[in-house]
Amino acid sequence: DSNRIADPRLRDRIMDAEAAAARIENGATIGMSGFTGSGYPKAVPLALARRIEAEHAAGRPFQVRIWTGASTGPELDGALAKAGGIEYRLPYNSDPVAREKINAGEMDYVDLHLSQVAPMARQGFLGPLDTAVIEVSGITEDGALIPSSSMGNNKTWLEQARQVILEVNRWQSPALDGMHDIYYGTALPPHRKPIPLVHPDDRIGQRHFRCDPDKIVAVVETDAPDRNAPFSPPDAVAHAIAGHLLDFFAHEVKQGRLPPELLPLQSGVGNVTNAVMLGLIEAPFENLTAYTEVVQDGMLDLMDAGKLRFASATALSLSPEKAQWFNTQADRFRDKLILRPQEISNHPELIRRLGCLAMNGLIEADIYGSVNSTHIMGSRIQNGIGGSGDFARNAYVSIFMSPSVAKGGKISTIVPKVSHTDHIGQDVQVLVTEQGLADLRGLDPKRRAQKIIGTCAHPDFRPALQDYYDRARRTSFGMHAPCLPDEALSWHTRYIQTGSMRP
Ligand code: 0RQ
Repeated sequence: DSNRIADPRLRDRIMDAEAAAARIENGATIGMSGFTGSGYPKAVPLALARRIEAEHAAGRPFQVRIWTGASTGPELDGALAKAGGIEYRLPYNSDPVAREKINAGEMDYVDLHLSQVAPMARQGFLGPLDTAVIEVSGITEDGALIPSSSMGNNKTWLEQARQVILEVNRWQSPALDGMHDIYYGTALPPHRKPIPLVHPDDRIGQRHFRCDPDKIVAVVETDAPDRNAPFSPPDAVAHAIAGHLLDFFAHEVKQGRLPPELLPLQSGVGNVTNAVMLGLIEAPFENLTAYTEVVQDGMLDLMDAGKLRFASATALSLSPEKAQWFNTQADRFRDKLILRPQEISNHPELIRRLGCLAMNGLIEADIYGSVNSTHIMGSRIQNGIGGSGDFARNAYVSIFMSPSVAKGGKISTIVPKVSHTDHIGQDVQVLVTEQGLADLRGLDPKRRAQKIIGTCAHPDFRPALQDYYDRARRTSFGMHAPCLPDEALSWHTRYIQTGSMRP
């Protein structure tokens, strides 16, 4: 199906993945496509991993530096990490093999706000980019690149890289062509101008990437599916969280603080946020929109149910079954879906202007409403901050949600003090667990603490939290946000020592 490569100039650069990977040198910095498990290159990274293993077997060093959009798939992060081939990685990872390497101290990882990656690269803050390896769904006759199922930082990698390797994946639906909107107007200071997007469905850019054909050194044909993780069906805890949140939205509409069609939804990754989308199918809201980072299964279901009018994102993040299904139905979604570069999908200016309702997951929150999204027991990275900071800081209402306990009840996700801070109290306005929803807007620290303990904490941990807080109120150094520094992280210490936070 080589009509996916319509530009005759590029036909003679078609080669296999091994030949393409041979163009990458030890120590190279590579900008890869990929955002969640979609749109990442599926052949060249595997070939590179084999090459690295061979080099290592021959006693020669070989490692590369990898920049992406966000997480990718096992053929990229998994294979390269397993080969011991990644020296440095940014800006987000959820691959379990790479996670182990990072947490063992064998791989450097820089966890960045996803909206900031492309501008930082253009500003020269991250150093030079040697090679871009980008999956596309096709190449037009005049050399324009038809994007695939995620946009991520591809525009910037194509611009910044010295040489470009393309993977043309014919598994991707041809109907994707036209769903993308690539804005080429982002200048650097002092030349920045307002980004002319005022509704989630505005089109402000062009359908295809441009790329200097002289930089394209290899074109590799592939036919392999995106590999996102499957979702588990919502359990009772996820249903309860979704229920509290939907009651809150209904209340806000009644109070006149939200319009009946709500405001553009941002929904984070994971099973709980997916459950909220499914919950919205039954809820009394119509003509919803989403201005978000990823479109998960639940959002497509919400569209199919006629509830969600439109979604803007940077990537599809569908379960394998849903992705196959989407590929046969993509035409139906052409006027309902736009994929944009992550610099635009997550842009603080646009999130603030649109007034997004941000809904993200958390690792733990403390009684004052600071949130840890990334580091278990303060030191073990789970994934990364992703887009949560872009959205939480700039949302109309910033909501964080989680089950109230983790690891079978051994861990309370509500703690005296977070062991790592990603989101400060000011960026956390609503906190939801299956126990209840705490509306923290306008509350001072002491009222926030009482509300979070009484509403969100699990009953098994509530008395201990109350006891800590009561003692802090008697003996704290200051009485604005009472704290016992010696004891504040003792729950984490206990977990590390005994395997449980329970006394
Ligand atoms: O680990 O599977 O090994 O048991 O963390 O937790 O409960 O499955 O929750 O999938 O919603 O993920 C914050 C990680 C939540 C996610 C986080 C353990 C738990 C499990 C996952 P196991 P759950 P979720 C825009 C938004 C940052 C990026 C973001 C995340 C695993 O939401 O990565 O928001 N957010 N992006 O057992 C120890 C605790 C724990 C804990 C959970 N307190 N202590 N382990 N776990 N809480 C989208 C993008 O940026 C792409």
